[in-house]
Amino acid sequence: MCVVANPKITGGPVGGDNYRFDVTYTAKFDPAEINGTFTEFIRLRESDSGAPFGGGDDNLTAPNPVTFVATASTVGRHFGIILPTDVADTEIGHEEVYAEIWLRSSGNLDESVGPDCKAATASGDFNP
Ligand SMILES: [Ca+2]
Ligand SMILES: [Ca+2]
Repeated sequence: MCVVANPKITGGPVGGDNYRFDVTYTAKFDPAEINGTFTEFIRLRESDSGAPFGGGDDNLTAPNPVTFVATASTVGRHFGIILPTDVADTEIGHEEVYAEIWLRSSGNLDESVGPDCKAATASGDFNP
């Protein structure tokens, strides 16, 4: 089974009215998975754990997934996301943005089965 290893998120302002997030990780594959096609889903969320009024974390965006081929046992992946600053700015003060990453094999056609592997980054400290 694949592994989403070492997921990280960085980011900063771009172009005045936009904010860029960069999600990186290492995808690790079993020998039987090499040369297989995987669909990569990324979702950005803003953590509200510990916030005064609680509630669930905000979904910032879930861009269209992309596909890639597992060309080796480890594949470095990068996914860049640009959001309008007012979308990234969800609350007073800094945002605690994290990314969720799912990988699904093209051979995984059973809709009742989840992703082949997944992980989330730690929350970064951003100030859109
Ligand atoms: Ca928050
Ligand atoms: Ca803010």
